[in-house]
Amino acid sequence: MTAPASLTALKGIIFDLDGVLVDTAQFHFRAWKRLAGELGIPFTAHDNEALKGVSRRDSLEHILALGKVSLTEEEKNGRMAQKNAWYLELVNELTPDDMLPGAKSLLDELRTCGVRIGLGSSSRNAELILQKLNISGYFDGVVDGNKISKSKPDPEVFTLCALHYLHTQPSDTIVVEDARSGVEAARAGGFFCVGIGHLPQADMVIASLEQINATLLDQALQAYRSV
Ligand code: B16
Ligand code: MG
Repeated sequence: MTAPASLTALKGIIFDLDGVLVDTAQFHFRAWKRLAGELGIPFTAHDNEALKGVSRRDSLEHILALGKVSLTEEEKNGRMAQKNAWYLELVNELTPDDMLPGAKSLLDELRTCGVRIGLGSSSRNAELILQKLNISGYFDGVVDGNKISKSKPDPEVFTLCALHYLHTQPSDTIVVEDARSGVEAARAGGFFCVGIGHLPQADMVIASLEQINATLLDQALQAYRSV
């Protein structure tokens, strides 16, 4: 067995969930599209991009604004509950095999290297998804939509996770995100942000977690902090 990499700068890492560790973004899209259809609002994959990382309520408000539809508070609550029920039907089918490529091996390596691992998700279903993937035990801290008062792009989800759960500082902690709102949140909190996909605002952009490992992340953080 090879010895774990010795890291100098990286003490903590916070993963977003949907779109980073597992592709539940497609489930959100299917459920929102079904809801939008019932309301007579056209809703495309392009429209859905704006909802990534955004809370359930803000997502509904966004769709209603697209269709110029007004609902009462009670109707909004009913629609959100309906969307979540459809979403959970899809989530219930998740298995550990549904983790995105490279996610499991990266978690294993980071844990072996002693990096503290957090989850920073806007989702209120995050704990359930971690259980379905059988990865709850990897996390020193889970901050999800139930624990925050301000959703991304506010940095609360990441600062709470680092300071309160990981006991690390933004300067020695990396955030991994797949959404523009999440990258903005990470950078506003002073974190080095790795973006997955087309996210030019991120400090480092990758196509997949398969492209990174603990040593690469440590070196990228060192280089960024020494400028
Ligand atoms: P829920 P993340 C976010 O999760 C999703 O990207 C976003 O599409 C969703 O609306 C939000 O969670 C709330 O999810 O309805 O399950 O509470 O990317 O921040 O992990
Ligand atoms: Mg995401």
